[in-house]
Amino acid sequence: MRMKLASALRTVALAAAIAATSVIAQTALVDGQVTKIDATQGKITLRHGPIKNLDMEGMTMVFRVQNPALLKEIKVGDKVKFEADRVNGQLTVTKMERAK
Ligand SMILES: [Cu+2]
Repeated sequence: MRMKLASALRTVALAAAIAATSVIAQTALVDGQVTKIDATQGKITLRHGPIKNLDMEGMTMVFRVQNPALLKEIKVGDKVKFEADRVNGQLTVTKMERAK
């Protein structure tokens, strides 16, 4: 009986570990806070956390915004979640939403 329980617990622990890993893999969204918006240039300044896909530590920097309409939905001071990538050599926000 005791052996069976230990084995069941191991199975549960393993399943939990796998679930946690896949959650991390899916979360490409980066935490950021808007410090400046330049709608005419289609640019945004973000204080951001680490961006894994760009191999970047947290910092404050300017991004081009792929879809400038995104800039109408946010304001300076807002906390956001975003994705960024290199598009034609420019660091570009490809997706952004206000953090809940
Ligand atoms: Cu950066």
